Amino acid sequence: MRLKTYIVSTMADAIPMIKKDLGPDALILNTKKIKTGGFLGFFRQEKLEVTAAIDPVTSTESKKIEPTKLALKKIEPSRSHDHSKDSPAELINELKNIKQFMVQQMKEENLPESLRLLKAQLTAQEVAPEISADLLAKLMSKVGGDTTRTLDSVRLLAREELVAIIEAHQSQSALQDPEVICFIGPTGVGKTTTIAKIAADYMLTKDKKVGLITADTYRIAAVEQLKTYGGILNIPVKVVESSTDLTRAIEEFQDCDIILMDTAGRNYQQAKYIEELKRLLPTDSKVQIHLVLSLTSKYEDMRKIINNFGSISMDELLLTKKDETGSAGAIVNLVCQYDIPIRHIANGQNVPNDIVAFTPELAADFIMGEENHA
Ligand SMILES: Nc1nc2c(ncn2[C@@H]2O[C@H](COP(=O)(O)OP(=O)(O)OP(=O)(O)O)[C@@H](O)[C@H]2O)c(=O)[nH]1
Ligand SMILES: [Mg+2]
Repeated sequence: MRLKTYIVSTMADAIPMIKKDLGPDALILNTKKIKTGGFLGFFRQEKLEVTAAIDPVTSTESKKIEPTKLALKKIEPSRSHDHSKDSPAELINELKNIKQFMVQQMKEENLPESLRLLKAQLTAQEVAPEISADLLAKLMSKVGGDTTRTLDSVRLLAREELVAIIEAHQSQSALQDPEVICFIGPTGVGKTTTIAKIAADYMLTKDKKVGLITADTYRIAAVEQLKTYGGILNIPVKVVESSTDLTRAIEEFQDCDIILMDTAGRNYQQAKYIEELKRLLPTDSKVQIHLVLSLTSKYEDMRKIINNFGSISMDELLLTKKDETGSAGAIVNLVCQYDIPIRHIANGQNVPNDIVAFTPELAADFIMGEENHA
């Protein structure tokens, strides 16, 4: 990475110099007011110190790598122990340095007021520091020292940039139309309720024939809970206790367009429950695994669970209880840090209505929404 610092009177003076020296892909990392010149402390002039950078590797190639991508490395849980896929160690080190530098440069005192407020909001929303730094760096390069911009216009720009970051990082794996979806997740996150919502959607909106299976024979009322929803929707429910039962149940539901399977909530921070799940599931590619996580949990705990699944590859994440929390950072963090698509966000207890389709705009609105002003 090439770094260059300029001492200028205004931001407008710096831009052409940066473009000339570092090219159009340069990124402004920091602007800081400084005092220069003078005599015995008198007649000192206020100037602007602007630090810009360019990654020569990416800038010489026609393919531009967004700063976002430099700052963040996608984690693919199923291959998390396979270092053979990694880029050379040097490049990884360089990326770490850039990331560290960006986070450091986004210190309070270096930011204009509007971006300081925005940073506080991103922190309150629990957006990961790297993503927040990345967004702020992008805004710095657009807004810089322009003090005429209103807070609202900066917020609008921030929303746009956030949508772009989410779009750029969103998993490119196409959402498949599955035959069997097995919903797994920690205790009480809303698996059974969400299955009822999705079953209703397949049946009522998409006009599909649905079958329900539950492997949750652990909790006493669990089977009854799914059967109640099955009864209301007039959808058959089968109970399974082993992988043989499950294979049979799937066969018996041959005439269904889609089979939704419930499982017992487990503490998947413990490997033994993951092993138990592995024993139950057929290694059949037509069975998709959707991990249900509640947005009321800590992001670190969500990460632990996803990482623990290591060898079981997850087809989708489904996030619940958005209505119970004011912080939506985890949604953006998950999109940016894992290569797993998110299709739905559940936002209430009502079946079938309280579920919405995930979009980058929706996620950005959760973070930037009017109700979330710092
Ligand atoms: N506020 C809110 N509550 C929800 C949401 N989804 C589910 N719930 C509630 O969370 C509680 C647990 O829901 P369940 O569907 O039984 O959760 P589960 O993951 O199946 O639980 P276990 O099978 O015991 O692991 C119930 O009171 C649901 O009404 C949601 O999106 N928002
Ligand atoms: Mg349940």
